[in-house]
Amino acid sequence: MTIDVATGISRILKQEGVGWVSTFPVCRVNNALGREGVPMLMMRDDRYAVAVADAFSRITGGSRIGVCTFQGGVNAAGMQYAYAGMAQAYEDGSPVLCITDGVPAGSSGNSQYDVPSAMKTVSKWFGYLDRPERTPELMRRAFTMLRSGRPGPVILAIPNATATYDETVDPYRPVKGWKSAPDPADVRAAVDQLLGARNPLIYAGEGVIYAGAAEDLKALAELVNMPVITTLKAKGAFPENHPLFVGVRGDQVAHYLNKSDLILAVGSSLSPGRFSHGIPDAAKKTIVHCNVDELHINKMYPTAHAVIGDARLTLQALRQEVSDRTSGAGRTAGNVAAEVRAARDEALAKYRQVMNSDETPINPYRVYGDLMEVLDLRNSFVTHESGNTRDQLSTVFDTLIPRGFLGWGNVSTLGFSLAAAIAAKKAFPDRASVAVTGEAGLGYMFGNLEVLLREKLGITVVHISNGGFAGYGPGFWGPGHDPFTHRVLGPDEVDMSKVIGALGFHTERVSEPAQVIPALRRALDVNTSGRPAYIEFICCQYPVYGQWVGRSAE
Ligand SMILES: Cc1ncc(C[n+]2csc(CCOP(=O)(O)OP(=O)(O)O)c2C)c(N)n1
Ligand SMILES: [Mg+2]
Repeated sequence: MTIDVATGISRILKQEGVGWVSTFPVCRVNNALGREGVPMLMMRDDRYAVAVADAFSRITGGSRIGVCTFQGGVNAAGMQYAYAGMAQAYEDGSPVLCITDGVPAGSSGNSQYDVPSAMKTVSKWFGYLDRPERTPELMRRAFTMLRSGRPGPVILAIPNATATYDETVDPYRPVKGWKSAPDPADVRAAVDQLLGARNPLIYAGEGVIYAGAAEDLKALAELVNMPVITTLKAKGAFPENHPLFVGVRGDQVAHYLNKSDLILAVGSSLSPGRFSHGIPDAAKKTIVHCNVDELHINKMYPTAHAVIGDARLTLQALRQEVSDRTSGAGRTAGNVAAEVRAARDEALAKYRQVMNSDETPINPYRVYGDLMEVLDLRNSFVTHESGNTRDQLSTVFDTLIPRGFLGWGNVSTLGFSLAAAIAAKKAFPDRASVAVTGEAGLGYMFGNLEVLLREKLGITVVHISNGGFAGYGPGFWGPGHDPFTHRVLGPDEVDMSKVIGALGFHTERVSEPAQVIPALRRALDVNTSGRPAYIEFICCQYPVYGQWVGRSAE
């Protein structure tokens, strides 16, 4: 049967199990999506259209692919705005499918902005559908890229959505996605090192989550009796109430990174960035680097042993090898768990104290502590914003299940938390979904708050209202780094709960510590009937949190 390209894409998306598509108009595929019964989640700007789909892929660990559409072609206004979302997805390696209009044949070079060049800088693969009959072929390639290897965004540009082809010539079959197992010799070499090390440490990255390998990570850690740290993006890949869990950041993590003589990195690029650790004194440590491909091997640090393959298959192979060599006994090495616990307790003591603080304005840690108390940590989702909420939550928030918390941002683009909370609600409708933000993140969200009401998405926005941009380091204020660009209208000048309440949200403004828990409970309660909530907590400026470790030894 002859169909047009837009219809073909819509049908293929359904075959691939895509349940909905996020969008901001206009994109020439959208009307076909509507006709073919693919629901569209219409955001209020193109960056959010990308970000919601991106977050959906992250939260489902790539098992369900987020798809978005936005305007491109010769009038690429939407794409120019969406670029921020794609850059963020590319930076963080998220397998999101972006569909846009391509520049039609005969119109290239017309506008200043060069679509293919721009798109190639932010994608794992950029496809240009130059002939209608290539629709199945390019969609196959897109889903192959999305479901295999190192995750990253895929962009498909459609220059002529109304061109037709015969659907029966090359019938589409869904793409399974493929994994690779590591070379057994590399596994043996890695285990030689592992069993010979005195103070080995597991450094787990987000690849563990994409590989669905959290259980395998736990099994290996227990067998080799090794402490575990996770990256910000992998927070939750290892249960944070486990006796071998060290942390994401802070003094105890620094202690173990410094002390280790061997780092077993799994599913992490090991890139020392703004929101990740360096490996201190790396030349004196043995780095065993398990990664899905070679991109990150021998990057920044010399890799002693690479084990290339899917994180799950790698962890299973390492475990089998250790088990074979030790007759199933694993590695016994002192009382690692008790030491980890002591280091954690010592480093977290000052935060645990302020989690119970009765001071006013409210200490932000009091809000986080109470949030942990109110939520069922096995059936909820929390995410941070750029700024203090990222740094503070990733220091203390106990994450018990993979993606119970989404840490994000090799660079962290303000406003993403709302997109993440929306995506979490779409992925797990029965879970509570909470975005914790400061003033700056809230500013980015405003236009998109209407979506929550229209779509009846019962999520809660927690605003740590501290009257200014805190951001990094000691804060923007006072002796901080950006005192001239710190202050915005604060709680004394504007009542955000009234502003957002007028939209139709359940809102509250809380200035008493004792009211934090009741207010959170009320918010989560209204969420269950599909009504969004916004709670403004009047907080003090408290830029205290666990640090990242630098590259030189302490
Ligand atoms: C899109 C974008 N632009 C700029 C920044 C830099 N930045 C990081 S945090 C921050 C201010 C955060 O202030 P606020 O939201 O009030 O959070 P607080 O740290 O006070 O909790 C800025 C401007 C960013 N992360 N993302
Ligand atoms: Mg602030």
